[in-house]
Amino acid sequence: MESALTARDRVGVQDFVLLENYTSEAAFIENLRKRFKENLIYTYISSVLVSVNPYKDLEIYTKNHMERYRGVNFYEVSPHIYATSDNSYRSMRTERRDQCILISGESGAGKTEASKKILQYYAVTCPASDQVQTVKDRLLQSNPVLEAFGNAKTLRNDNSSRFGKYMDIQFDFKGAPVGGHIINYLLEKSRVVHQNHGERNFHIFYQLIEGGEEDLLRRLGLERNPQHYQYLVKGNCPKVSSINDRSDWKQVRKALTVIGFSEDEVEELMNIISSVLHLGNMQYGGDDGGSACITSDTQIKYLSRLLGVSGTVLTEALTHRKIIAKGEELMSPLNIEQASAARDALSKAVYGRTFTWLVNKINGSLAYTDESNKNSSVIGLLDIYGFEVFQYNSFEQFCINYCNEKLQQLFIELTLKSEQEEYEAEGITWEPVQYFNNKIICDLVEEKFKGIISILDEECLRPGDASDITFLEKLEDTVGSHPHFVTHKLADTKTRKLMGREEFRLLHYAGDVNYNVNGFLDKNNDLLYRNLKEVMCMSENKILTQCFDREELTDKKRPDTVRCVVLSHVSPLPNPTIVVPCAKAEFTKLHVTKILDYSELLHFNCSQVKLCVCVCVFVCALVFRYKSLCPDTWPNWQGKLPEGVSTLVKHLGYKPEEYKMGRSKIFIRFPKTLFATEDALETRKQSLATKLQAGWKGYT
Ligand code: AD9
Ligand code: MG
Repeated sequence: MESALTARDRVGVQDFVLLENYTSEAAFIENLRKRFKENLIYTYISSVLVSVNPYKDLEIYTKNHMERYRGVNFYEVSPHIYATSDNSYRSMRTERRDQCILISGESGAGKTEASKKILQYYAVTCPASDQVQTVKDRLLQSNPVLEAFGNAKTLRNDNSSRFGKYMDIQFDFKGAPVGGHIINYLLEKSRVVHQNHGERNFHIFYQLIEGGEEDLLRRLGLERNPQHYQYLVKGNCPKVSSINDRSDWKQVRKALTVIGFSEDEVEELMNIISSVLHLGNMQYGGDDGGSACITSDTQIKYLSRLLGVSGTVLTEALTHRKIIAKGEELMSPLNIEQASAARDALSKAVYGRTFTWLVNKINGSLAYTDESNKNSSVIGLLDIYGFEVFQYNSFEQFCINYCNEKLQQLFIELTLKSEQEEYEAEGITWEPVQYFNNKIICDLVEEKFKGIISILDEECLRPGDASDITFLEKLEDTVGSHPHFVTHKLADTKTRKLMGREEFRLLHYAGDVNYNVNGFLDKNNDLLYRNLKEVMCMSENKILTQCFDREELTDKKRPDTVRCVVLSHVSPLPNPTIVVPCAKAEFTKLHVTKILDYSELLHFNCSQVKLCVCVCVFVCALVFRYKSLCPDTWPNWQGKLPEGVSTLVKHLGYKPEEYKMGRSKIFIRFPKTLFATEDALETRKQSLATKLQAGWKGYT
């Protein structure tokens, strides 16, 4: 039998605080690598779960695995996303406090997969009645639908989330999931009309084209060939080997029914999706005066029928802009470039608003309506788009990476807070820990009047010569001296070589990113001409009538600047999970070091451990686990728990400077102390096993 020490050599330790040189980054990586080699993708840093993407199916998500983690304290079983899920669930039940699980990591790390595993765990292990089963089914089926409309293939992830999602799962007093609510953040709408090379549009377009039934496609006027559609050819990537659009369509179609979409609603929804494709194929030509005109009426005919709008009115709205001069309404013709931009703006608006409608519709079907049961508790799951850096980064990456900065801040705040609370509750004295607080970067982006977003908004509102370049110049004037901001003009010689003149660089907690300002003003303005809004308000499509409200036509406020995510509503008590990506099925040191560089939380946790105490264990757990090492006293011990712990600790030979007793927990200063105890336990188990075996042999 393998000794405890050899096993640790081979598979590493399951909690980083158990590493002898736990503050060393090299030791951390080595431990992660050892475990990954053994297909052990989960490791703790105290209460934080670190997960490494295996990029292959590991047989660790079966019903049997779920049962193994159900109702078991997480230090008694190996690290797993199910242990984190179960821990949150039990805390919610026993402490009657709402919980939330934050999942962070760069794009492709496995956040969305982790959130699905958590949901599946609750769906399988929580109690259920018939009614609850319906809610469970709907909760699970909301995923394929939202992914179809909100995920896409990017250069980093074949199923990349292009929106942020916060999902509340509501539980009744019996602990059964009885409802849910989803909040969606800032869908990357620009993808509807443009994709970078090697990337795709949202999955739903390909699913419909590849999987839609013949008569459905005929009715929608669609060809079974994604290459036929301008909005689907930009990335030159119609097929992805890891994706089966045809079978995904079937799954989404079924999911829509399970969630409670009527046949009519699905029809209206597909009318909208196909309309976006027709809009993209509309060609503009110019008349003698340079004004845009639509060269073929094929698309207008489909659009008119599918959206239930007048073809003539739509044609005019797609080629003119309504302006009000001296109280009079005038239709001013657009040139080809302006008309194409107006058409793209309509496509983005229609798709974006339909996505929000879809989320609201799902929320309606998940809504918990039993007024008699006010004692429900909630577990929140936050799964956002991960930090991303491409060769070319634009407004979209700026928003996504800002969102990740905010999440990091929340992470630090909540973890620090909960650590402090724990020491206070346990009556332990502790020293404040120095750590990098990324608030300085969040402020740079969001501060009122002088942050990047404020400057951008201001430039969007400024009449006259405002442009992306004047925005960049304003940034240089206002935040040029900020330590996390650089531009070509401000950079030192070495950095300047790596930057374009139209770029600004942000030194994010996760790494440096150069953003090209091209398109920032337009994208932030996200302007849809009033007459196009008017046409949509007249649509007979029942979804669009809910998406385009007549009231907004009378609203004088403009522009509709894009607001990035505000994470402030996320409830406290997080069980943070860091998800570490791994280059396809490989574990590269480089990759993990990169994660470590930006995952301040790891440093934070490790330094916290170093300065305060290393391992903290509930005293009852300590007694439960190690009492067999003290056979003279147990199993007949009759005294109180604190005396029991003192007796055990004395017996184990812990020196007073090696541990500190809290009210309910014991804090052990050096992990190696606990190592020795673990080894003693292992040795005892082995000697018992040998004795048993010998006894058994004697018996036979
Ligand atoms: V993004 O920020 O939305 O671009 P995520 O959400 O972090 O990203 P995702 O969960 O989509 O990444 O994972 C990417 C891919 O990694 C998945 O499509 C799977 O193929 C793969 N993956 C992730 N987690 C696991 C896992 N636990 N087991 C096996 C996994 N494969
Ligand atoms: Mg995702």
